[in-house]
Amino acid sequence: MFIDKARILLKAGRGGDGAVSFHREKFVAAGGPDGGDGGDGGSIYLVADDHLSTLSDYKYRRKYEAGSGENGRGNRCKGKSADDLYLKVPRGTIVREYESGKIMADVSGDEPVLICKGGRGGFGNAKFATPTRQIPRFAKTGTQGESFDIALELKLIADVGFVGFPNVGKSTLLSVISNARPKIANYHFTTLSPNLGVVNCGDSSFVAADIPGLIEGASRGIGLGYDFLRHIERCRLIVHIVDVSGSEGRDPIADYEQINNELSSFSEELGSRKQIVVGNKIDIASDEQRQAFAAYIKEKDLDYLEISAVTTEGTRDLVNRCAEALSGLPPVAVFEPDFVRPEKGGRNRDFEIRRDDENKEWVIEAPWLERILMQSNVDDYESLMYFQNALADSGVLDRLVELEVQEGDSIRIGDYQFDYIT
Ligand SMILES: Nc1nc2c(ncn2[C@@H]2O[C@H](COP(=O)(O)OP(=O)(O)OP(=O)(O)O)[C@@H](O)[C@H]2O)c(=O)[nH]1
Ligand SMILES: [Mg+2]
Repeated sequence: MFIDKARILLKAGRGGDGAVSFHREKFVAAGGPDGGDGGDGGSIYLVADDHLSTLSDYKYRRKYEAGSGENGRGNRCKGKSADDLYLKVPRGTIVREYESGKIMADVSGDEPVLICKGGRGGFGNAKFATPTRQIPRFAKTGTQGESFDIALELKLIADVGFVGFPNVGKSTLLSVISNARPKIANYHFTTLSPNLGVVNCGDSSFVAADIPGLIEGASRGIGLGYDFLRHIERCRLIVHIVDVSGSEGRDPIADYEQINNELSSFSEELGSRKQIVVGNKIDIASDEQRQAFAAYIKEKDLDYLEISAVTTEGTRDLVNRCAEALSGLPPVAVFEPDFVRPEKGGRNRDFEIRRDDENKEWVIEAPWLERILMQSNVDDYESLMYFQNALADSGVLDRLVELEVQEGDSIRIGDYQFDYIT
């Protein structure tokens, strides 16, 4: 089955904790701190794979997790970092954060795209030794990896998109000009999912996409329509195929106008995309039929070509005409990310201080500071000094003084409460 949408949960690995350890050796009385750092948690990347054409793998397995970093050990042994996880998706997969619908990435290039960053390993106590702090009894815990609920949506990458009513010969045309071998048959909706083909033209080549037939109301979801219009959304050029022979009893002019209406209803921009109109099945069309459609086209001043996909008459000309048009068109559109990652602790050191008169305390609001406090061992003097330094460096203490904090005042940071003592 062709699946072009999926929702998955990604969780990067946690960083390993730093170790608290002291060098022990026979006859060496007090060795220095030698706790190693924790390893980094695994990150999760998405990578485009041209052998994949659907997102079906992600319909059945929904949760992906990268491994955590190992904890550090004594003797300055760094914990092992976890492997990154690379998930393969079809080229042209758009990644959105599920809740906000914001775009995190467009996986259409060759580079793997980072979606969830693994947590960083914490420093072991060896890193905290300074000339004045010789016995650090604390280390840092690893940080959490990022985790996102994401929606994947495939929007094919093709230069040229074929559109037209069912049975007009879209798949037949793709099969004669490209390496693709789509199913062809004399009934409607033979094509149930998009087919991509590489079309060679001289030294260059382009990618063409054949999508299921469109009918009136396609843009409102009638027929197979709407879901597949999405797949021509980023085609640079549209080849609009009509059956000039009217072999199914329909009028090619009415067909042409109806399909254009559907394109415009789907999006105005798609309706005004550059088109080459192709009159197919000239091998069975009468001269009057061909002339009638050609006259309509002339009046509208459209880019038009007659072909027979079955006999291949005119198909080379069409390929050349497409290549020529493409050379003057902008490249395939890439969706720019607009998702803003939640701030990680450490970088943004903003804080707010307010006076809570009811509880007679100063409240410091700074999530990053809470994290440092959580990682500190409050019963350990050295550890507490480390926290105090962070407090001083960030300007929190200066601000408290400005606000005329008094000796012995109560200060609250998250769940922690302590007294202000100079
Ligand atoms: N006589 C003639 N028949 C054609 C020509 N092109 C396609 N056909 C026939 O038209 C029928 C439909 O062709 P397809 O290529 O499957 O049409 P399609 O537009 O892909 O149809 P859907 O996938 O159902 O939308 C087949 O029986 C083809 O052999 C042509 O140029 N001349
Ligand atoms: Mg088809």
